[in-house]
Amino acid sequence: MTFGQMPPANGFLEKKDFKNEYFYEMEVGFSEEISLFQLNNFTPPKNIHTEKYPFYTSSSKFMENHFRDYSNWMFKNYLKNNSKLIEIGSNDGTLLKNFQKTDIDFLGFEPSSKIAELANQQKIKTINQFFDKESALELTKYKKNTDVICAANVIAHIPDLKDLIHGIDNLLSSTGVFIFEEPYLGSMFSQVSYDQIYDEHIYLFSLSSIKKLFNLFDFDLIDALPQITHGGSIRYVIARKNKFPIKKNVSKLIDNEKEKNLDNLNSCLEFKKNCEGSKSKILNDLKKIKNDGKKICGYAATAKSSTILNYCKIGTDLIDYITDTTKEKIGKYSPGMHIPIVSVDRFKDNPPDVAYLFAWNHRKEIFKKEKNFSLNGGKWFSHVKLD
Ligand code: DWN
Repeated sequence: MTFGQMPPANGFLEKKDFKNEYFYEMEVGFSEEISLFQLNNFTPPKNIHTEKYPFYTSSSKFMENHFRDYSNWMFKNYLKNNSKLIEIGSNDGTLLKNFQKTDIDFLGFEPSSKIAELANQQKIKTINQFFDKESALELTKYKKNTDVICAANVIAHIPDLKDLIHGIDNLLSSTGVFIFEEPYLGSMFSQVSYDQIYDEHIYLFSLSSIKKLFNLFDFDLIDALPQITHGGSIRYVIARKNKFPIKKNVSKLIDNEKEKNLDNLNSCLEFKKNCEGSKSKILNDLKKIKNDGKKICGYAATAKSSTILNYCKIGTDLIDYITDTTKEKIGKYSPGMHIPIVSVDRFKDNPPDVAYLFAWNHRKEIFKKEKNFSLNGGKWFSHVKLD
C-alpha cells in the first residue's frame, strides 16, 4: 500500500528551504514469513537523528510519569543491586533519570547530539551514538554481564534488526533481558491510526512478529504487557532461549492476534480500505466545518501529523496554524504542507472554533491543560475516537 509522497515527519522547515524539501514514496509491506508490518523504503536514521532532531520525551508530563513507572517495574522485576542497565535511544534521559538515586550502573545511547548533551548536562550518562553491533562491542565493561537492555519507542526506528540483536547478544548476561515498548500493530489497525506510519517508524510490531524474529536468533519472547501509551503499545520482554518460563499472557495475546489475522496479510488489506475511508471522512468533515465559516487549527505538531496532512493533502486552506510547545518547531512550517507552527499563546489568546488534536495519544493530559478551550465552546477533532 502506498501513502504517496511524504517528507520526513520531523522535517519542520523555514520558508527559504521549501524549494529544496526532500520527499520519498511512503509504501508499506508485510512479511508473511515473520508477520512483520514494515516500510518498503526509508530514510537512513543518520539523516533523521541529527543535532536538529526536535523531539524531547519530556514534552509530555504523562510520558514522564509513565517512564517513572516503567523504571520502577524494571527495578522490581529484573534489576538487582549494582545491576548494569543500558537504554537504547535514551533521548533526554526521562527514563534513566529515575535510576540516578540508585546503585544501578546505567548508560544511555542517544544519536541526536543536542538531546544527548542535554541528558549529560543533567548527569545522565549518555553516549552520543547509535546503538549497533559495533558500538556494543566497544563497551567491554558491559560485555555479557548486562542485566537489562531497555528501550521505548526506539526499536521500530532501527532498520537493521539483525545487527541490533547481535549487539544485544554481545552485552546481555546469560539471564539478562531485553525489554522494549513499541506502538502496537493491533491498536493501529483497530483505531485506524495510520499516522503511526512515517519515515521514523520502519516497523509496526505485534507479538507474532517479535516472537518469530527473536526466535531466529535463539531468544524467547517471555512476557508481553499491553500499555496505554502512544494509543496502545506493548512492553516486550526477551530473554535467551530456555532461561525463563514463558508467561501465559504471551500465548493468550498471540491467539488473539491469530483471531484478528494480525499474523497474516488479511488484516493489512482491511486496514488499507479503512485508511482510504478515514481520508475521505477527514476531508469531508474539515471542509464542512470550514464551509460553516469556522476557524480550525492543529494542536501539537507531532511527527504523526505529517502523515495525516500529507496523505490527506490538508494545508492552510483548511488549517490556519498548528500550535506546539517545542521551541525548535515554533516559527517553522510543517513538513510538506507548510502550515505555520506557532506557540500555545496564540491558541490561548485567539482560540479557534475547532482544534485538530494531532497528539491524540496525549489527549487526557491536553484536555486537562486546555479545559478552558472546551468550556468556552471549542471543539476537538481527530481521525481517532476521542473519548
Ligand atoms: O516514536 C516517536 C515518538 C515517541 O515521539 C518519534 N518517532 C517521534 C515522536 O512522535 P510524535 O511527535 O508523534 O510524538 P508525541 O509524543 O505524540 O507528540 C509530541 C509533540 O507534541 C511535541 O512536538 C510536543 C507536542 N505537544 C504539545 O505541543 N503539547 C505535546 C503535548 C503533550 C502537549 O501538551
